Parts: sequence; structure tokens; C-alpha cells
Amino acid sequence: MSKFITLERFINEEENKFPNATGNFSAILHDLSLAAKLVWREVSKAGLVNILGNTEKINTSGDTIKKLDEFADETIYKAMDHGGHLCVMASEENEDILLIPDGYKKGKYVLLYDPLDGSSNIDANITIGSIFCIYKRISESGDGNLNDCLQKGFKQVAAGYVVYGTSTMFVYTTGNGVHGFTLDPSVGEFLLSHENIQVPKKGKIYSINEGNSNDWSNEMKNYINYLKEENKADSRPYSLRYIGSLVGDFHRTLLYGGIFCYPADKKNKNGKLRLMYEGNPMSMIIENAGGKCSNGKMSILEIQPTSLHERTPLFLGSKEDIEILEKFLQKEN
Ligand code: P6P
Repeated sequence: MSKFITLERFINEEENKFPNATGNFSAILHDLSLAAKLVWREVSKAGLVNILGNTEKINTSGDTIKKLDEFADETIYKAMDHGGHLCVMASEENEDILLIPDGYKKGKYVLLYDPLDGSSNIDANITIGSIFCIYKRISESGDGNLNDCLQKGFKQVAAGYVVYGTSTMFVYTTGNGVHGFTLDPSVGEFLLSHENIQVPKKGKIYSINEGNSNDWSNEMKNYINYLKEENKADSRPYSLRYIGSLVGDFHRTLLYGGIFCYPADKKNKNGKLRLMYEGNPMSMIIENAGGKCSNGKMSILEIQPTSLHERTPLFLGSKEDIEILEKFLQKEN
């Protein structure tokens, strides 16, 4: 009989390794796993109830908010606002920070999240996901503030995502390895299925939207052409895999290796993806799985944020693939 380790048991056993742990941090992860199940329940029946279609509202990134986006945003906020462990939150779907309602205790942690990333794929039943990261507050007490949110990525104490795909997985790290839990819908539990995920040192897959190639820098074009050249000893040419959903493209890169790229281009000098709730959490995860993150020049985790929704060129993947990419982009201005 294989050992059933639920996410709850794993979190508790991890906490027990730290004698001074207060349990607050574990409680946040427990609450997030509940939110994940509530979002999964709606995502998994999206095609069955008239929840598809747009709400005609526009979010900070100019994307039309689809009903599932809104549902996921509200669900995560409501699952997290009363536990007493957070002092402030921030979401991709909300321009400003999200305070903890009056009457609820303000805790010592900060939560940033993208409630449903890849939502343009919802109607096509393609993999989408929720992304989160947790920081310790900087301010002393009371309501948290923007400064508590705008911390460098290396200050994150946890990062994770839920990937709603052929199965639903909760993947997270607290700095002690990256662990994946697959939802067993028959019991409603996330069960440990991928302990201590390690990304291959080098891969054979590259993931990028080639439709933007005319707008890339010459250095970026040279790098992608390099991946397409024949060199059997070097596993080139690489294969292209891209679904246009960060969580799905990232999850494959984490497990299979290679490189995910969303570079800057002539139209978007900082690329498209957001630093605080896409770049930073995925960077903490890939680095804790033995891979590497970069904006082309430096670690994503070293970037000093200046606004909640700022964008960054984003490269994530196998250590050796990122190192080769950075050599190609060194000359890029
Ligand atoms: P493009 C989805 O809208 C998203 O924010 C990420 O999930 C994904 O990686 C990216 O945008 C896809 O962007 O320009 O290739 O459609």
C-alpha cells in the first residue's frame, strides 16, 4: 500500500522541523489549499454551467476579466481574509492593495496572488492556474501597506501555484525543496505525488511566443536560432512547446527542463509578465528545484519592485539553458 501523505500532513510535518514555528505560516498554506479546491470545483465544471464569457470589466493589465477570474479572485481573498495571519494582500485583478477587513486580526505575513492566470484559455479548456507568494511584513503592526508588498523576490518565504490541467496539482516551496500534490477528487485531498522536484540541468524544449519574433532584439533572435540549429551532441534543435498559459508552460519546464521565455520586445520594453505575482513566485520555485531565473541580465529575485503590477522580461528553466541565454543577451541594451 503506497504511503498517502496529504498536503495537510506534509505541511504539519514540515512545521514540526522548526521548533519555534508558531503555526501561522502552516495555517496560510492550509487556507490556500482550501481556496484551491474551491476554485478547482468551478474550473472543472466551467463548460457545464453558464459561467463562461466575459464580465465586461477590465483588469489592471487591460485584460477583460472573465467570470472565472472574478470568482477565483473573490474566493482566494475570502478564504484568506479572516485567518489572522495576513496584514495585507495584493491580486492581479485589483489595482490597489487589499486590506484585511476591520474586525479581523492583522498577522505578520503578506500574500500576493494571480487568481487565475492564463484565463484567455478558459473557453478552450486549456491548462490554467493560480499563482501565489508569501512575504513577512516589514511594517510593525496594524494594516499592512504597499511597502510590505513591494519586496524583492528573494525575501519571499513561500511560493506556489495550482495547475488546473489533466489533473489538478498544488506545487509549492518554502525554501526546502519543491513539492507537488495531486488532487484526488474522490476524497477531496491533495496527495503528495512529486516530492522534491528537481529540474533537469539542461533540457531540449524551448517555450516562447514565436509570433512576437519580428519585435525581438537581434540577440534574442540569435538565441532562438541557435536552439534551432542541428547539433546532436547538444540535443539541438530543441522542440517548441507553448500553450500561452504561464502556469502550464512553467509546470512542463519544471518537470521536463529546457527554457521558458517571455522577453522584452520593441512593443513591450519590459515584456508582458508581471514581476510580483508571476515572475517572483515562479523564480523562487525554479531556483529551489535547482534551476535558474533571469530577466536576461540578472536574477529576477534581485529586482527591486517599484509598483504592484510592473512587468519584467522573464526567463525560467534549466540552469545551463539560462546561462547560455544570458551569454546571448549580454550585448542586448
Ligand atoms: P501571449 C496569459 O494571458 C499570460 O498572462 C500568461 O499566462 C502567459 O504566459 C502569457 O500571458 C501569454 O502571452 O502574448 O503569448 O499570449
